[in-house]
Amino acid sequence: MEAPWSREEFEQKLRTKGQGYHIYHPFHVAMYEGKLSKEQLQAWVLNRFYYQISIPLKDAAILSNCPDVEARKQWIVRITDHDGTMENSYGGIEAWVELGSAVGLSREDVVSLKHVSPGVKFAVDAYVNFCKQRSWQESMCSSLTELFAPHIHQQRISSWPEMYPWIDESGLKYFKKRLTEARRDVEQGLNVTLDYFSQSREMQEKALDILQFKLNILWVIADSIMLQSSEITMDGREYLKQPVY
Ligand code: AHQ
Repeated sequence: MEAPWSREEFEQKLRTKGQGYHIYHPFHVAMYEGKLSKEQLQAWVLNRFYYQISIPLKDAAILSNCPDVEARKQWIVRITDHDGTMENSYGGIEAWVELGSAVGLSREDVVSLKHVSPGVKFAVDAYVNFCKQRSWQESMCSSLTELFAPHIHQQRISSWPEMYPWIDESGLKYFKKRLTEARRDVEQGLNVTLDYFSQSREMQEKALDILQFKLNILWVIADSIMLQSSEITMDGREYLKQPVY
């Protein structure tokens, strides 16, 4: 097996995986180009809520596997970023409910999870289970899709007001919040990954595979939402819109 890549080369390999980021998924390209209908945007918000409420569970799973106090002290902020705190209950999850009302959905529609497609549920559960079962270093590595997240958040912030003028400005709060949080969060994930996986070339390749696993999760989430909210009819029969489970 060849010698490990240098730290800079390894980081570059991780960043190059961004070519498979869901910003290039046809559903997100259509969103950026203003081509989504109100129903399709609502479907995206309804399905993505399941991802948002699963993030704190995923991060708590990582903490439960992490004996390193310094690493935990840094990572734990991700949970309150989403959940809020007893003092201030406003967090990312609440901001996402606000996004829901900005696109014309009731709180009940969003929090009931009754519109979440089986594919989205399956992909998100796979991410949470990965972080329950794998080492904290491997799980932190899987969060590195956030290297590419500021770009997609910025895209929404800059394109929605023009493309979807019917969406209230308050709906952008979540993306603005994540712009700064993602940049801060990803520092820790990247440093842990560059340190831990640089033991060998084999470990570095494993880190790239873990990142690809998470890229696939985000891709399949977009696939499932696109299918659920599309007008595809199977030989003339209206595609079943509501998951039956
Ligand atoms: O809103 C997002 C978020 O809170 C997170 C946490 C992070 C993780 O720990 O895996 N990933 C992530 C992401 C969020 N939003 C996605 C989007 O497109 O809005 C991007 C996603 C990510 O890139 O992993």
